[in-house]
Amino acid sequence: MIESWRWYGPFDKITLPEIAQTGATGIVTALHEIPYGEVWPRATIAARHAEIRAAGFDWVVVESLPIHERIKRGDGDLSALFANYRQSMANLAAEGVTTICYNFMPVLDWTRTDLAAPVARGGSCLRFEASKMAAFELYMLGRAEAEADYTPEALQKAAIWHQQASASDKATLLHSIMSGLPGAYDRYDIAGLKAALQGYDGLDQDALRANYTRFLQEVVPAAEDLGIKLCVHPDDPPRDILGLPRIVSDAEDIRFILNAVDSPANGLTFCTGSLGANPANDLPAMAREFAGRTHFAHLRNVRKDPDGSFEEAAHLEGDTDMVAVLAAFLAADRAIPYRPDHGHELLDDAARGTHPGYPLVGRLRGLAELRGVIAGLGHLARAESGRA
Ligand code: DNO
Repeated sequence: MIESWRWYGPFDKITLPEIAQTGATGIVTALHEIPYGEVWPRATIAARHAEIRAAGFDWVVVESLPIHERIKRGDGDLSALFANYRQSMANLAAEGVTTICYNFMPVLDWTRTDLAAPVARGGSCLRFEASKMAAFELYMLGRAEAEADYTPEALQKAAIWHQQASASDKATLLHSIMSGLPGAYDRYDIAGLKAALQGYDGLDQDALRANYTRFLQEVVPAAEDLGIKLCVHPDDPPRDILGLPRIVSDAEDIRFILNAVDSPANGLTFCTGSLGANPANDLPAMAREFAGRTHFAHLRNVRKDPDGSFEEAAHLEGDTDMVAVLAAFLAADRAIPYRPDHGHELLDDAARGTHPGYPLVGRLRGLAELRGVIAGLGHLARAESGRA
């Protein structure tokens, strides 16, 4: 396993020399300034890579090389978009960057309703409150069909929340829901979000899967030739949302994807936080099944409530047995880059104004805990093989 850290580039409030002090050796980043669908120029990649190397790191993973919404919607002639994606991969490979993370979530990336939910012993975490999401869908977006997606308890709480919410509460909720969109990309207002959702009208899971399969058929052979490892990030949360279909949420979805184009170049970003929010997912079993095709790991934990709400727990707390997941990856004995995915805002984190979920101290704590588990498991494995 390779210790890595997500850095948002020159505008990140956490600098490379600071990241060096965490002990991580790999940087995970992207050219966030380039609009979706455009080619990443080789010279720009080279310059960013040089900056990363000069600070003593390796650029171990691109997160993300985003997929244009038109590809997800299967909209019109996509040949130029596919060609651009292949060209970006070729330019990255030419500059020695060969692991590429992406997602296939329509419209939104990760979705939370609270960016600073209080944690028992101090600090704050990201939270998804089902009733607030229901209130957003039903009353702010006017999507009556959303009623079918929530428990009666969540619907009741949603109605009360909406009655009591001020204009500023509603603006904060919209802002929180939009915050998962990475980097400087456009956030939607209500009208913009409605328009973006309309683009997916009538597109069900099967159609989205077909569009995804077509993307894989277009890019995986080129990735194979270039020595690129693609790794899809799971849906977060792993369930349909805003009436949008989701197709990377559980073991069956992942099997479908890996078989759609059965190549080592077509792999997975194993995100314990995203997958862990689906109560049906057995994370250690999935880690054992998919370790061979996992090219990147995001490690964090969640604590789930019966109504579909969840919040981000400390890395070794929460519902996921992180030690068992790590044991599965270590048994596979592959150099998988991993990063402490998200972290609580702790101590003076809040004052920095970093990206939601990406504070310095909280992630440093997560990385240190994960590093400790990995060291302990390594010691046990060596002791056992010595005995054998
Ligand atoms: C959240 C991240 C995701 C991830 C993308 C990959 O913090 O895990 O935003 O970067 O979904 O494309």
